[in-house]
Amino acid sequence: MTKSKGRPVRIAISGAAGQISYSLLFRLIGGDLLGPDQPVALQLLETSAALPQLEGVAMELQDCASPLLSSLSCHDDPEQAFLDADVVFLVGARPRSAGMERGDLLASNAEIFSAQGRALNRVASRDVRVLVVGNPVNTNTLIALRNAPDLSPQNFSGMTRLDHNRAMSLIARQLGCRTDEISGVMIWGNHSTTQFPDLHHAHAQGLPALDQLPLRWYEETLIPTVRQRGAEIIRVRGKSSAASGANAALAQMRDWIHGIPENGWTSMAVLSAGQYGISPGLVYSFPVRVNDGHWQIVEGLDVHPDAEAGIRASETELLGERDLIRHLLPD
Ligand code: NAX
Repeated sequence: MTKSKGRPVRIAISGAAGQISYSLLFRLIGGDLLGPDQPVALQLLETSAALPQLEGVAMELQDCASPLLSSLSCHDDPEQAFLDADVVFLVGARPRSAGMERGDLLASNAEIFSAQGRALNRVASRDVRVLVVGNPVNTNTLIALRNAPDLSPQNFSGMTRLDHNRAMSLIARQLGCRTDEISGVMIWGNHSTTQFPDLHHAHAQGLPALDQLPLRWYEETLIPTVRQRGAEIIRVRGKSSAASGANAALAQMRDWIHGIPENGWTSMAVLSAGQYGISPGLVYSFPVRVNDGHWQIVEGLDVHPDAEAGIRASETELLGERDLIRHLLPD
């Protein structure tokens, strides 16, 4: 993505009338992604049925009088919304409804994300960054990138940054330190309850985190809390995570564009080429560095024997998801 003073960066957001977007959009026009001098052109996508609500959101965006908002357009056609887009947040997805089987959920989202993948392939900027937020994230990312053969898998990542942030926050609270004093946390696998939050390489205040944290707390509190946090938020708040999801989306995209400080890593769901024995062609969350604007899976880390089973279980779940929508993946 070329950033130049004056030329607005085109940002497309699907599901733009939804609750995550309601937290994301106002931060985008406040400069939280690209800084206080970079104008943005917002290209908002919704279903036809939600266009009236989207108009209301657009009115509120205009009422912010942000000098960074260079233009704003609302669409129900992905080809119009993604035209020349530099940055794309695929937030919109079909939620699970009562009685819906997991296979039906996967299939209905597969249709959305294959159509959006084809649209990106046709009209987006060739160095677009597409961050998939809508669930089921890993498989939706796989479908989108497989339907965009003229783009590179480098153009896509799925969001596991919220899981990563949840683990960071738990450690910080347990140790009484700041999150920026923690490094080396990683989330392996699927953005689901099979994900594996791995602290075996984590450090806090310069010391190995697991030398400071009871193993029992890690295994019996941190891992299940991170895995079940989404459901717990729904139970307590009555609605799913929204502002924290938008915050994580901004953080993952910001790191992808600007890089990660001090040669650290973060977690992103990206296409496996067989790293750590994960089946090539799956979208899987790995520890990731950013090099010159490109994500790069951190290779060569020792996988602790206690992590191995969790890493494999999440791979097995993702292979099962892929089997359920295989007929929708182009060759
Ligand atoms: P909402 O239901 O508030 O908003 C979703 C919006 O998407 C709706 O306005 C809907 O009309 C729109 N939409 C549906 N199909 C569309 C399509 N084909 N094209 C364009 N727009 C479409 O959900 P929200 O709370 O904003 O969550 C959005 C997605 O993020 C959900 O799939 C949710 O499960 C997922 N999440 C992912 C997280 C992650 O860590 N990766 C965490 C937060 C969140 O749970």
